[in-house]
Amino acid sequence: MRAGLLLTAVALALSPAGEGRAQSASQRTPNLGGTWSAAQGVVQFNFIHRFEMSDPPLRKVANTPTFLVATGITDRISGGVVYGPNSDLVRAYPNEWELFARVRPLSREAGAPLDLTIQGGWNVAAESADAELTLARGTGPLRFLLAGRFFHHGYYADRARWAAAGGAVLRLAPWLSLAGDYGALLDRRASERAAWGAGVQIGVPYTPHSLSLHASNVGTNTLEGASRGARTRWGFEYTVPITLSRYRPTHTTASAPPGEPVPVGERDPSASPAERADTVRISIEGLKYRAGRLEVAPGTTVVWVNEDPVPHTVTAEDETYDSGALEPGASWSHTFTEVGTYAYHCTPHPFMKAVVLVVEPGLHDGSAS
Ligand code: CU1
Repeated sequence: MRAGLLLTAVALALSPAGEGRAQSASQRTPNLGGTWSAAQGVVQFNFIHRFEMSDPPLRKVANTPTFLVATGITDRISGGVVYGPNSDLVRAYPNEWELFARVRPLSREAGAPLDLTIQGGWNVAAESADAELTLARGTGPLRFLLAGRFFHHGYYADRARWAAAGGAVLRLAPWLSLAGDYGALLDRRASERAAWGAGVQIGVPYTPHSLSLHASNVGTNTLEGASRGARTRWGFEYTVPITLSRYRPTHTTASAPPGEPVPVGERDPSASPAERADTVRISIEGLKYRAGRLEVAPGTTVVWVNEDPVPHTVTAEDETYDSGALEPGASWSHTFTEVGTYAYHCTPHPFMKAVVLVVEPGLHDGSAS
């Protein structure tokens, strides 16, 4: 049983990584976080600070933060912890912790008609097993999110509670969205309010970070916290993906210290001699393809490796090939079989341009120009 689970986990871990996922705040709403999942090898650190002012004459400003740290165990499974040190979820228990695992069985980037995410976890303050199922689908500039939640011992009360939430994101620009959500406990008592959030969601240009500026009546943004409203608070969320492979020395960084020019079309020294002849690697660094003009023989595989902290693409000018979003640390390869000139660019950074020239071996001198 355990060996089976381990094998499944290993198989999933070895399956090819997907493209960019909905981890940016610009793809979700202030209180519906369920659709995102951390990429494998990436530690996701998201923090929310929500402020409110007490009544006069004191007018004391209080902050209700929520910190989330998670990582991708495989491409489809992530796990992490949420911590709210000023929680009002359970009386006299201000340090609220939620441990969770999240699975993404369906995703649109893998060809499914919608994104489906299932989260299971444990809320330490409520001593409750909590779960959430989230569906999301985009159509044009709109993305709709729906969530159903279950708490077996919700709010430290001896009964199971159910909640539902929905939200929408309207994309105004690739990096700018408006978002709103509404959620409520299904058997809400007179003393329990519905939860809402409304905000401006921003993908911070030239960084992998995102920012949400919002108002919400939710305190701690755990599943239980986001299902019951309280006082209106104003605040922000900032999301930071930390790509661990950037800090791991590899042959690429070892042979080319940051800042020094990388030999154009550098051969991969870790490849076998047979592979080396047919594989050329181009790193993407400092918003540049490090081989602006690369000459190869037909049958050569070119591997692009994104060494930047921001996502890039390798997109053919004639649209015959497209890598999709290459997250920091990700690589993508394409084999050029036919003689020709293959110009390409980066979709988010159109000023990034380069070309691969495929020439007959007789004319090919083995080096790039
Ligand atoms: Cu780019």
